[in-house]
Amino acid sequence: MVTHRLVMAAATLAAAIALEPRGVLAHAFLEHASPAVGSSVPAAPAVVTIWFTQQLEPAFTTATVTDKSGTDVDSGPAEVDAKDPTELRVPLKPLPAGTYTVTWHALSVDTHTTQGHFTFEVAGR
Ligand SMILES: [Cu+2]
Repeated sequence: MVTHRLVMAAATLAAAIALEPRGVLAHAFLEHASPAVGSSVPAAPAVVTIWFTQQLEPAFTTATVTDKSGTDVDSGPAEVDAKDPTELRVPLKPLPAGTYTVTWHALSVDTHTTQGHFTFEVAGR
C-alpha cells in the first residue's frame, strides 16, 4: 500500500510538472556547490555549501553528508544562510580521505520540492 501511494505521488508530481513546464525552471535546483559536484579536493572541507537556483524555505530544506558506508559525517543540521536564502551549508566532521555523498531535499519559496545528490572526494596523501 505504501509503495502504491508513493507511485501515485510520483505520477501526480510528474503530471504536475508536465502541465506546468515553465514552473520547472522556477524550482530550486542545485546551481553549484563547494566542493564542486564530482570534484576531488586535496584537503577536507569543514563545510559543504550548495547554491540553489531559487530561494529556499529553511524549515523544509535539508541536506546530509555520508561516507562510503552510509555513515553520517555532517556535524549538525544544514542551515540556509540568513542573508542569502539560496545558500545552504552543512557543517562537517573532520573527514579522512574518501568519497562522500551529499543528499539534499529542498522546498523553494514557490512551494515546489526538489531533491538530488552528488559526490565529492577528499584525496589522500
Ligand atoms: Cu517551482
